[in-house]
Amino acid sequence: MKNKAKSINKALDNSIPLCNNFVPLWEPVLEVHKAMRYTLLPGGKRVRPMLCLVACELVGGQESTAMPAACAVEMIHAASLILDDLPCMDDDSLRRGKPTNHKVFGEKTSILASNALRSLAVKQTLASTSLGVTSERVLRAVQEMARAVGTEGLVAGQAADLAGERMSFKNEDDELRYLELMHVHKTAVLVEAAAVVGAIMGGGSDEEIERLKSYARCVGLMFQVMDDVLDETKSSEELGKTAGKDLITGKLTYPKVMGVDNAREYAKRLNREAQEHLQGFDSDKVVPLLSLADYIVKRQN
Ligand code: GRG
Repeated sequence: MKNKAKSINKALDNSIPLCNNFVPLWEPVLEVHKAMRYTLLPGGKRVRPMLCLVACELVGGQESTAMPAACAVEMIHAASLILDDLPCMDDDSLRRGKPTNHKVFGEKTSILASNALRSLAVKQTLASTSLGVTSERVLRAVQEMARAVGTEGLVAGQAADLAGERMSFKNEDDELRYLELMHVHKTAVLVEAAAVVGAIMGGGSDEEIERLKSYARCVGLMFQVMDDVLDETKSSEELGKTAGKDLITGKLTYPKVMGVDNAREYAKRLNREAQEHLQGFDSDKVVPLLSLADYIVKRQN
């Protein structure tokens, strides 16, 4: 996993240059590239690209075949973090232990960097044809990513998050339903896309892709449940971002609706469910996916 993270970091580093054939980039573009690199490169756990690579290998593909798509998924994730931290959204000043993108580059450059990261993600994925992936599979992967960004994914989740702050609910069941729908869109759909796109690049069958999708949906939701738990139980220093913010802003979270202990139990249940979806795959080859899910449920930041 550590080797995979190293390869991902190297590929990400190469994807956004600061000069072209030793000639520095045009100054305005250089600034945007610096802003893109600032959020894309250091400090991320790389859960999504890692999942993409191991899904590719699980269905018999090579890590290198899925690398452009893995980087693309991380670019979309970085693009969403930049937007999420903006003053008009969550208005956050700390991410991964350092000032957020707009605090360093200003809002205008941050918005440009976020948009540029999204379009670079498409460009990267389309380039997979040069690695021998059929255009049909590449197009399918791009379609999955587009779905994960728009109103079937991140945008819907964020819109629900913003609307949730002003909403009143009849009872706990109603709250839970809204919370789950919001987090599936805001977090799980991109995690799901990471696994699906990896399996598509690796030449997986429709059945394999479906099973990985179900596994990743559980993992994605579990990721968000643990994110909520950590927000309430850890310090800003430990998390590298402003802790306890959900409580202050009155946001709907799993610990708020069901309590911290029940939220942890729910995450463990989702982990078991995720594992069940991997039955039928080669038991040795699923080990990285099982470890990744375990890491997510036990992570401390
Ligand atoms: C158009 C790209 C785009 C997005 C628009 C702003 C927005 C809609 C969505 C926000 C989505 C968002 C930020 C969800 C939070 C997901 C989450 C749990 C982030 C933390 O992920 P980690 O822990 O972060 O993997 P690291 O730092 O490890 O990369």
